[in-house]
Amino acid sequence: MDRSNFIREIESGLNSKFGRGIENATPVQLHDSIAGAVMRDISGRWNKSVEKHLSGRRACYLSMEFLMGRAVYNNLLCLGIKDEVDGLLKEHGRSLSELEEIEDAALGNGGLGRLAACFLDSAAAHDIPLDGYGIRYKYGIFRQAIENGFQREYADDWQKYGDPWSKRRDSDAVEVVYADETVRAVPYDMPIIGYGTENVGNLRLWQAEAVNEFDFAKFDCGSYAEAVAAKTSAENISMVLYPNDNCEEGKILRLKQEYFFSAASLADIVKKHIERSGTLDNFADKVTIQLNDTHPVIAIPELMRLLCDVYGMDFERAFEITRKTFNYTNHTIMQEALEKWSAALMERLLPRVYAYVLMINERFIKEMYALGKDREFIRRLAPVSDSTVKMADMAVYMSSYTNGVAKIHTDILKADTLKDWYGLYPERFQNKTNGITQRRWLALCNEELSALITRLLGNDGWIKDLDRLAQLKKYADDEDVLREFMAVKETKKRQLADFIRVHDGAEIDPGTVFDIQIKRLHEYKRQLLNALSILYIYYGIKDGSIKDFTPTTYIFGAKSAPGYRRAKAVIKLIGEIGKLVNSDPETKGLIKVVFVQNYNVSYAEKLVAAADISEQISTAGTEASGTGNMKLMLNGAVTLGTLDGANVEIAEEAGEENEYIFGARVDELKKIMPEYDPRKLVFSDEKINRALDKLIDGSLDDGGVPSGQEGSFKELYKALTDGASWHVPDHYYVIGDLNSYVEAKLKANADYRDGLAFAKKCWLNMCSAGKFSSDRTVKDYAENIWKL
Ligand code: 26Q
Repeated sequence: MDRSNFIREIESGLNSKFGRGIENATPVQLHDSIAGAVMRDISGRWNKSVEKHLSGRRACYLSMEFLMGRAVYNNLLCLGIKDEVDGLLKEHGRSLSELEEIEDAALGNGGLGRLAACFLDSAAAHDIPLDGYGIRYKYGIFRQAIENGFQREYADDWQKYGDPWSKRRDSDAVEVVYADETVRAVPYDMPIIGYGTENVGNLRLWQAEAVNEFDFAKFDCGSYAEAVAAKTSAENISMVLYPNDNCEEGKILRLKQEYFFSAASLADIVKKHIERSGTLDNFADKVTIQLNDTHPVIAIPELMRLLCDVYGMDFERAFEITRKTFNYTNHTIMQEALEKWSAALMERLLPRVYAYVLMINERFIKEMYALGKDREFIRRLAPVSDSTVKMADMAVYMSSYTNGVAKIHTDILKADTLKDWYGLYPERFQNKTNGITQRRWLALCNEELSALITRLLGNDGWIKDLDRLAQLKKYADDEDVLREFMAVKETKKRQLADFIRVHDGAEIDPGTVFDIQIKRLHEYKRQLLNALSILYIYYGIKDGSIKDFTPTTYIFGAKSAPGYRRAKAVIKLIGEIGKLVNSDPETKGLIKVVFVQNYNVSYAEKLVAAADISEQISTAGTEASGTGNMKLMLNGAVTLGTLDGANVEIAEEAGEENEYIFGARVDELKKIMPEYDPRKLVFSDEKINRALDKLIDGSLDDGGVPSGQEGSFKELYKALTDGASWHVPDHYYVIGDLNSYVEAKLKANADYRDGLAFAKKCWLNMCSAGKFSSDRTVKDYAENIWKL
């Protein structure tokens, strides 16, 4: 649609729906009519694409989480009319920037959910028939406020102004059956607009509702109360996203959610397939399903149940089709995140599905006995053992391909986590290093850098082919280009500082180094290491042992799982360290610490564009990939990081000399950890001791001690020095890596002084980020796993 048409569409929508014009509409009304105009514009292409996907072979991405972020700017960008619409609004005294706080579908926790969103974007842009299936949570990830230094959670009512980017499709509703409850799954479809193509992908999110709304018409008290109870119970299923990330919680509602969207999606996929093919014999030729971690693995026995119970297929044939259909992506090496369910609970909730779990299990045992495997081996790998259903084992056994999300992660899966499985089926294992979409993470969030890139390249082809950034390496020694690049960074830093002033009430200086750690709060990600290093450096500056320190602002953004006490203590600690150093006249202007509230996709867009230093400091071998690391790299930050996850490949691409790599590597940790005693370091190294002592000397306020418990900072200290019942002292090697971390951090800090030399490193990072486009990742899946 051309620009004048589009603005007329917005105007007529505003007029007919609200009786207003562009000048006097509220931002919500403006947003609503822009969305309406976009939805009308794409509706024909959307329908055509859905049809096209169904008529050929297609891939379905099943995920508990889709962390979409704001739709309005991205959709206008992908339609190629963002600047025009903004320009025309401005002619009426309005601006797209007024639409910031209206919608933000945050139906995910972090990396895994955002990856799903990036994949949909990339697939749409490259005409790959990929559709998403998930849950339409009423409440997404909680909104975080920092009160008194503590995290507080508030419900995220993301639809409070409506949801003009979705279309409810009652005609495609299905029923999902549990042992003593049947609920209605109603799909809401969101269009995934492909950048510069006719293709529009589909994200189908299921909402749980009561099956029979008519019961409310009965004025009989008993059935009314029952109907209300049934309605509540049904709606609870899609009420809220579980806010845990990388941590298992074996709650029945979670299993209900997993089955809810898995069963609804499969019913839908199978029904659509039969409408076209009339048979299920060719199901696996037409459909491939990617399981985003173990969360939707219950879809495997569910497909078996559908094929056998409902469509009368024999077990072996169904087994073959099911295995051919599914693929499984593992996102974590951490034992506690591999989902396991009590067999009794699963049987109680889903007796017939569980029966298929047992049949699958029996088949596995037979197959293994035939191969001569011993009992212990079989017990270890069996989908069911010790009254537990192990979802990862079922996933590997019952799928065509299993993949990790970065080279080092896949290697660890093969050598460790899934070693026995790799021994059995080496041909099933693949690596698919994660990626991010450059549409949102550069074109949208950093217009200034985008303009520079486009000008130097002579066109904006990089928006669909990120490898072209490599052509800009030739400017790495061009002083004019580097100066312009530095000016862009300064602009983004100023914009961020303005935003932080309004949003968080903190004053930061764009003239300082912006050192940024943004990600979920988790012990393995080691925000505590960053915090301790700040104390270390703070005292170093004060006692004169650290000289010529380049003024630095340390910025943190992170949500903690609401029940994760240690993570919450770290948030409070960072706030307290901020209070200490920000108010000390001796270090004023040198160190500033800010913990921003409610870090989310939209905040990330501002932060990644403004970073000089990207903190990626997980204990080696713990972060499967990381994707924030890629976003910061793409926007020209250097990585201060361990050789973990995708950092390894980032350093490979950009050159290790352009990053700040520190810390023990995976192979080293294997040798170190069995003998590791952090106390030796704490007691022998005065500077480490001094930083650590701050946790227990009583000068930082951890908010008081709940009766019968110890203070939370003291608990952190003890976890580092004494360990706890469930793990050894300093399980994540915070103390062990501290010296090498501080050294690398100070090196980066000193290097920053030579502006041009540092800008060259940043430039080369940006130019080397091509590999980390999710376009590359999705094409790799399409070719080598989905076989599209
Ligand atoms: C499981 C059971 C019960 C409740 C919650 C969960 C749960 C929820 C979310 C378990 C794990 C997650 C999320 C994991 C995640 O985000 N993993 C990240 O995936 C990214 C994309 O591959 C990687 O880049 C990160 O390294 C990895 O941590």
